[in-house]
Amino acid sequence: MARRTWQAGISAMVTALGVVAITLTNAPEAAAASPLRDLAAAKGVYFGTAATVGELNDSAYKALGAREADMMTPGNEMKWDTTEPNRGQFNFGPGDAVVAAATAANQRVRGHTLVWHSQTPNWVQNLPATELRQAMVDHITTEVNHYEGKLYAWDVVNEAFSEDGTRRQSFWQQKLGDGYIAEAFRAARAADPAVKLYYNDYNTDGVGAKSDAVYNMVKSFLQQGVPIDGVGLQAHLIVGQVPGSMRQNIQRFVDLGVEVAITELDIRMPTPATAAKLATQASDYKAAADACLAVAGCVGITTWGLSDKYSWIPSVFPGEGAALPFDDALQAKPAYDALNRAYGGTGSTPTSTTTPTTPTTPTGGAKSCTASYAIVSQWQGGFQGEVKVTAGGSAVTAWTVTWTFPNGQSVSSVWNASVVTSGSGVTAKNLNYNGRLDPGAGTAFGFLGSWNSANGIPSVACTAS
Ligand code: 9MR
Repeated sequence: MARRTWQAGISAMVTALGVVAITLTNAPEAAAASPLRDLAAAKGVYFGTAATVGELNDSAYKALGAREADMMTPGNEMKWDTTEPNRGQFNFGPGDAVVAAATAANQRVRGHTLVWHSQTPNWVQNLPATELRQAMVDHITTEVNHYEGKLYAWDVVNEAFSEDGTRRQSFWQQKLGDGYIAEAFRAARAADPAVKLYYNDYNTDGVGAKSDAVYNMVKSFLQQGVPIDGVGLQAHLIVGQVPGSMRQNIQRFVDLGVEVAITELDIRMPTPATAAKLATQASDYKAAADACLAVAGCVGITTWGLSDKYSWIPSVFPGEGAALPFDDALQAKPAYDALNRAYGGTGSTPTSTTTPTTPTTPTGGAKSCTASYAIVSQWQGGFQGEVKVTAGGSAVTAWTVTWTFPNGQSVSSVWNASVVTSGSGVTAKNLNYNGRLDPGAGTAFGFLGSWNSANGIPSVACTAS
């Protein structure tokens, strides 16, 4: 709050004393050190990021987020599988933990997400239509009520369209028909009259069939009085492929009368990163940021994480990654520098001295790997874990990760690895599609586990062949 008051004071001075304003805005030393959140606030927009409760246990990462971002999106903690795992049994513990951390860092929060085809429990998906409609309204009402007054916005409905602009044939669509999206927005508005209500999707960043469909839906909602305040463009982009029509697309939504936010920005590349790819990525970040910042009504940009250490990309797109503005060691990449400049700063020379290596043909070097273990989300008695595996300086064809749980935890289901347990000991091996890793490349596997008294992080060991 002190920060806002100070900025308000400066802008008042700027209005009254133009000469002083010129002196202030021309001082490069002041801007050079500015975190994105301060630059954003000076422009009347925000810079946000996403994090899970597990990631916020990493104190250096948490501090980086607090320094750079003034908006926070919980990565998983407000999704249905966490918040209502069984009908009528609500669990807001993990989401509350993210909100508490954000509040402590003087950040606002975007709620994500109420109605989605993914990360929604089977009990919801298996309901007959009439019960499903009631379950949707009950879920929205209870969750939005719980967070009333605490959030900036809700992603009410997420990813409801297909690439060709038709409705995604999800269980929502198939059982409830076209009307479910408007019903979801109405239920959200009834539960919180003030929070901004967003429709959020990917591959809607530029003008195209899918964004046309969202545009037409928003237009008809506004005509019919269905409450909607904003459109979220996720912007999960690929290096060298930022849509040229992004600014135009943002502008047309704003012209309709809703606000726009870039909600999940990351720009992935084939790994390992090279200096050339990082340079292209930097100009891509600038292009995406410029598209938003050029349009009054594009209220802010959120990146889906800050550091490559915690990106979702390598586990979903094997062989791709390095998508975020900070590297695995939390050092600023050229992308950060470009983002900082786009927000009006003078950039920061990347502090990383890591020179990206060009892959060499792996012949005969000692094969090695490293692994890192993280709790993605945690609730009473259960948790979701993720282990990232990174090859050393030589290519590997297979890897094994082992650990011993310190507090008697156990693993119940696993994806992207095969696991054998013996007491508290866990041995995880690659499957046939994710054993081969180029030098320095990574992959990840995940699991659901249970815990009782404590859920300590085990030390993990990785061996490769
Ligand atoms: O970052 C989230 C990751 O931890 C989850 O495993 C994944 C499961 O679908 O969801 C990720 O976040 C997604 C977001 O909620 C919606 N848009 C796409 C994001 C990346 O998958």
